[in-house]
Amino acid sequence: MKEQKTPLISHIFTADPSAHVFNDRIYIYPSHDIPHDGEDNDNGDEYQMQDYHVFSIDDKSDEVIDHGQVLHQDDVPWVSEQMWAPDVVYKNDTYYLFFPARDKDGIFRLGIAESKKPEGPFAPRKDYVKGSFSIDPCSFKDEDDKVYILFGGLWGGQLEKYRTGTFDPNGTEPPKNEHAVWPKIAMMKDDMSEFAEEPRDIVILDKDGKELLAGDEDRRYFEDPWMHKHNGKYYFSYSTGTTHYIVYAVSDNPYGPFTYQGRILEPVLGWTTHHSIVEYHGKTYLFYHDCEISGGINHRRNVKYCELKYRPDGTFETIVP
Ligand code: FUB
Repeated sequence: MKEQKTPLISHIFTADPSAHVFNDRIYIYPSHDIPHDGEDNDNGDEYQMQDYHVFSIDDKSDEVIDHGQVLHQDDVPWVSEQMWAPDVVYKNDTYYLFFPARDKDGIFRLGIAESKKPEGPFAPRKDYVKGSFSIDPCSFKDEDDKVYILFGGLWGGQLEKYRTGTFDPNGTEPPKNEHAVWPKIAMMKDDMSEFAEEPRDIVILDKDGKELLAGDEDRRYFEDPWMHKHNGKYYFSYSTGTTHYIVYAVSDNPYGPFTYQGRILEPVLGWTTHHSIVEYHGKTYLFYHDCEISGGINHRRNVKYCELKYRPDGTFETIVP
């Protein structure tokens, strides 16, 4: 595909792109940012998304197809607001859209909506996934067809409020010299009805085998999990949030522990950075967002992509946006 560091979609604001290849096309499942003049704060109140659109591209033309609105919060009985970063996985002849949103008590949960087509529309389940919490669900299907959901985000995403194992509305990040808040992973049941297990911690170590610390903001997990496999290794990539990097860690096991490797993407224009990685026709692509079209307004973002290159040792060349 053409090298593309310009906005891919410009007729609406889009962010948090999860890209997958289905039927020889790249399908992109982003958040749909709504322009408004409300408050921009650490709780993420500016991200007032209410629906999802699906987009697709291929390498035969420059056309980006907007498949239209595929799910709206008014159609999901348990949702009150803020439909944030989604993802899709194909299994059981069905496309499962995973999405986070606040429930009627203002607590983030993960929901599922289903379709027989990658472009939707998606029919939501009546309730959220039992035992789910926080934001940014990423689905990973392994070669044995097992599906894992990785999730979690600090601050507005509420992940630090679960440090004791249950929701503590006053929960905070750990002291800087304790281990960081870990993102979560859970295998799904084969029928995709619910988690097959209690969510587990995804532990991230430095190259000396020491757990990354909460104060290590250049490397510790903040939000935006993504998992892919390359040459038999599991790559776990994520945003460091406050320091605005997309970084990655590697393991021999989807549950980890993962060893920190380095940066994938240097900071983009705008506070958030969020990504996905997809293989298409022999190349690897990074999908991400920035705020180019809006000139830096945090909640008016636009999706972009570019090629991502492995070095011979399996590490990534860092991308400067
Ligand atoms: O789009 C809302 C939030 O911003 C996402 O859930 C985070 O990953 C960040 O991109």
